[in-house]
Amino acid sequence: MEFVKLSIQENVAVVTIDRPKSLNALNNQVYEEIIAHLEAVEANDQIKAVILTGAGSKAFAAGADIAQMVHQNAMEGRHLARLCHRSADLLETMRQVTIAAVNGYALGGGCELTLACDIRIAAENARFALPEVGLGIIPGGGGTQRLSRIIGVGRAKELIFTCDQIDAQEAWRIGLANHVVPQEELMDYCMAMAKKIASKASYAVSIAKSAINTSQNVDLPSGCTREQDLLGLLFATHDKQEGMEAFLERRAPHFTDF
Ligand code: DAK
Repeated sequence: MEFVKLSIQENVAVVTIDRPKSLNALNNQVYEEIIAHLEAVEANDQIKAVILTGAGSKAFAAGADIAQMVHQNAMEGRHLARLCHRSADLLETMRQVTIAAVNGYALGGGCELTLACDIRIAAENARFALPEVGLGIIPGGGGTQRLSRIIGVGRAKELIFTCDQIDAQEAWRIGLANHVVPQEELMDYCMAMAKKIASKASYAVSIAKSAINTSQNVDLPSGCTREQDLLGLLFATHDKQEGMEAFLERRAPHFTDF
C-alpha cells in the first residue's frame, strides 16, 4: 500500500500513516488503506494488539486532506464520512486493543482516529486539536461524540468551538492522553504496553474491551447485566481454568486464547 504501512512484531501490529509531504493528511486513499490493514489485522488470530501512529517526527496526522475536501460536493463528503467512520469503528470495536502512538500533530480527522483508539500515548511534542469549525465544517469522524465521552462535555465544547491546540501535558491533564513520554521513547513505550496486554488472556481482554464499550452506550443496569453474562461465558473457557490453576500452582499461565 502507498500511504499506510503495516508491520507485525511478534503478536503486535503497527499501522503507520506515511504521507510525509502533507503531514500524513488523510485523503480517501489513506482511509481506505487504514481500513484494509485493520480488517486484515482483525482477521488474524495471532495479533493481540495494534499500535496506530504516523511516520516522521512531526505528525500523527494533520487532519483530513483539505486540498481534497475543498473540491468535494455533498455526495463526496458523505463518502468521506463513511470512510472516516469505518476506520474509527474498526479501531473502537475490533477485538484487539488499539493504542494511538501520537507523535506530533493529531488534528481534525487525525485527532478523531486517536479518540477511537482504546489508549492514547502522547509524545512530548504531541498537539491535539479539532480545527474543523475554522474551516466551516464540524468534526465528522466521530469527534463531536467521542471527545465529550473522554474529557467531558464542557471541555469538548471548548476545544471544538475555539479550535485551540493543546499540548501533550494538557492532553494528559484532562484525560485525553493516558501517558506522556519523550518522543524517542514513544514506540518502545507503546510496544511494551502492547506486549504486556498481549501476554494476558486475549479472549478475556477482548471481552473486557467490549464490555467497557457497552458502558458508553447503555444505562448502568443494562451494562451490568451484560457484564454478568460475559463473565459467565468466560467461566467456560480454557484460559479461565488455566489462569486460576497457574496462580494456585505458582507458575506462569499458558493461555490458548479461549
Ligand atoms: N490537508 C492537506 N495538506 C496539509 C494538511 C491538511 N490537513 N496539513 C498540512 N498539510 C500540508 C501543507 O499544505 C503543506 O504542504 P506544502 O505547502 O508543503 O505542499 C505541508 O503539509 C506542510 O504543512 P505546513 O507548511 O503548513 O507546516 P507547518 O509546520 O507550518 O504547520 C500545521 C503545521 C499542522 C499546524 C499546519 O499544516 C496546519 O494547520 N494544517 C492543517 C490542520 C487542519 O486544519 N486540519 C484539520 C483538517 S479538517 C468528514 C470527516 C472528517 C473530517 C471532515 C469531514 N466527513 C465525515 C465528511 C475531518 C476534517 C479535518 O480533519
